[in-house]
Amino acid sequence: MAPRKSPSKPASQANVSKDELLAYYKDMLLIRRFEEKAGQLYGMGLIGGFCHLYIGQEAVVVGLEAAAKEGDKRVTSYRDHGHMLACGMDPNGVMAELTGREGGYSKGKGGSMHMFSKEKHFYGGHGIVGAQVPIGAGLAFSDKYKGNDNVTFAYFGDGAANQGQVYETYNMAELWDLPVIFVIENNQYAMGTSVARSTKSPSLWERGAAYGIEGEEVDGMDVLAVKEAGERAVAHCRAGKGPYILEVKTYRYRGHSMSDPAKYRTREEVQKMREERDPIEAVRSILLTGNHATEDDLKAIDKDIKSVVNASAEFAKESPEPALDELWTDIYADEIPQHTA
Ligand SMILES: Cc1ncc(C[n+]2csc(CCOP(=O)(O)OP(=O)(O)O)c2C)c(N)n1
Ligand SMILES: [Mg+2]
Repeated sequence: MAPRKSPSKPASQANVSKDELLAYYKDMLLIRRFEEKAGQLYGMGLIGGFCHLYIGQEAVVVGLEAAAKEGDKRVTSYRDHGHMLACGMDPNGVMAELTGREGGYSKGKGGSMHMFSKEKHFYGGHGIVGAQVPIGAGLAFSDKYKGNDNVTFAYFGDGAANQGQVYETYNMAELWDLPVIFVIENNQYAMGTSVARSTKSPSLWERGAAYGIEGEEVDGMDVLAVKEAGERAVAHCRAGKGPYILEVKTYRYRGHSMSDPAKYRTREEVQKMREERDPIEAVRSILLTGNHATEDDLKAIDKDIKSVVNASAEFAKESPEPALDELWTDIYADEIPQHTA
């Protein structure tokens, strides 16, 4: 089938209910406040190692989770806190993992980049750029093999999109009609390298055409546009038509990780995005102008979210460090999966 040629249209607000708008607002705000708190704890020395914040990109995961259903899977890179919160993982468990404590999702042994949840079908958290892309195709293969209609969201960055393993995966995914949505989170930078400096063809999704994979470009600062594009992608995969590519144009406000000299872009560039394109402000404005919520309602939501985030930070500080004998666990599988088909 021929790949789509046009970028996705701006989302229409007409069919979106007040409850949906409020849910997207809350989900994005939870990620923003959680990441701000993680940044503070890092500054206080309570989080060690790498820590990559998702601030600015919230509409991507919240929009796509709105298009997902129970049993769908997700896998992503090291910039993973937002993905975990958006799929319903517990903020306490995520924050405690950041501080390396027993109550964390990997019992304090994985840290920011290595968390998993079988229950929520979240398969990491991967520190090696691009490594999650073939894993995502493997997850989709398992659903196809079992004959269900679940899909996998395989998220990766614009930098990862130049890796060879991505294109090997495209080829096999299309060849086998795997139900995988390749989500390119194009936040314009790979560490300090802009897309313009690293990439000859500016359109990353169109590369799928070489493999016969359909796709589209999406405004990643507009949660409604992301959700609509996500619904098209999901419908395509569930119908057995194989993989789909979403190139979601987004922007990260903070540095690549907590140590970033920030010399590769101007403050004005970041400020302009924050002021003119912020995804949370956009939904806030729809809620207020459509009389779906008052300023006081939104203040109350912020207060509730801050208390959830503060509680997660308390939990993360109070949870003990893992016991020394934990060094010897979670190395090999305790059970060997049996072939059941
Ligand atoms: C195979 C590999 N090469 C290099 C690195 C170092 N590295 C970590 S993040 C990164 C940039 C990736 O950028 P992008 O894919 O755009 O994702 P973003 O950080 O913007 O979310 C690089 C080069 C790595 N972790 N793994
Ligand atoms: Mg990037």
